[in-house]
Amino acid sequence: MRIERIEIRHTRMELVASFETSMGVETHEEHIIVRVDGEGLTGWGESAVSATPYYSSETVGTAWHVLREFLIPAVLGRRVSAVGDALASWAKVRGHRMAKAGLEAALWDALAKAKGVSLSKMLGGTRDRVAVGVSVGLQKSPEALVHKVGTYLAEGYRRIKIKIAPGRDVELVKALRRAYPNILLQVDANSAYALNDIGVFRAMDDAGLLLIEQPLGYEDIYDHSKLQRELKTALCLDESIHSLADARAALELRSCRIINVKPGRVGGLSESAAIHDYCASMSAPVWHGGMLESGIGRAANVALASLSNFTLPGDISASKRYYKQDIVEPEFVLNPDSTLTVPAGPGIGVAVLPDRLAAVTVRREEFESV
Ligand code: OSB
Ligand code: MG
Repeated sequence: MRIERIEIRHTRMELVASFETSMGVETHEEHIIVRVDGEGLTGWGESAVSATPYYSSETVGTAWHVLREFLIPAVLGRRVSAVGDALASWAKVRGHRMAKAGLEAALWDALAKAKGVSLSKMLGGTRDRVAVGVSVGLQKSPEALVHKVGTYLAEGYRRIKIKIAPGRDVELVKALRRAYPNILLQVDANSAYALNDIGVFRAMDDAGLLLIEQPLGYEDIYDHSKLQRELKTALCLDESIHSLADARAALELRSCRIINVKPGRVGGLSESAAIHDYCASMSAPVWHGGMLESGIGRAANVALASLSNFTLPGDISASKRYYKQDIVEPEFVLNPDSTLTVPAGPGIGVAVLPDRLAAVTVRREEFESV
């Protein structure tokens, strides 16, 4: 496929409810949507950046800059017959993984459409439904959290993840365990603690948690190995894993027993699949994380999560858990067995709604090959 045109859009979408974590409160999500056109085909991808550099160092501004100045020029006008060609064309660009992942995803979609196969099939997926849960932000009180979790359980979510932060941790886990003794429950600290906070994690070590996600530094691997040694509960790394090399370091140092895979954080679907395969070879489960994506990113996430070693439920909830209206059709709906259906049509398998996309676009730029 010859890449004839690329368009990037800065989008801003209002969440149905604000989302509070140890990093702050969000009411809107700002991402970059990438569209690639060539030879009559169109591919779509989402760069799950944020307005702020609080989860990752990348922002909408940094990703826009790197896409426009380096990544788009590397592929525009070129013939790309496999995603690997594009990865090779920007191999000398270091970091900026979310920017790369958005463009890479659009190329995966276009190339899957060229072959007439679903993205799931192209990635080597083995299931037609993926198990999902819901990530619940910090609430005003433990009682409010118990209530909020109750509403998600009533909607059919069978795995709950809660955000924790210093001073809002053990008490939340205890309140939830009193109310719902047997649910699948896990916690995510988003790097809010240090090794000398070990008492907090010891105090939740008998709560039957599936895992404790990213308790320590956002780039740390070593201190997590010391913490994991002291706990029965599995640690899971999110922020600290940027590549297959990081995943290898983390599993070989026993810094965690589980890895959260997010294509944006690791530079795309290709690196995600490589991490998946490595973890499978180490008998370490992976699960699919989320970045409050729109339906475009969600469709790619669902496709990736259909690979066989994604054995734990993902942070890939129904469209309406995030947004009043999605920008794709059909939107993602929770099945009664707490799964999402993997789209079977070509590429990402959902149609982008032009009017909805236009309504959430705050800036747009097109690049045409000469
Ligand atoms: O740490 O997993 C995280 C959202 C934004 C940034 C970081 C995280 C999250 C979530 C939400 O937990 C997951 C979702 O998309 O449902
Ligand atoms: Mg996380």
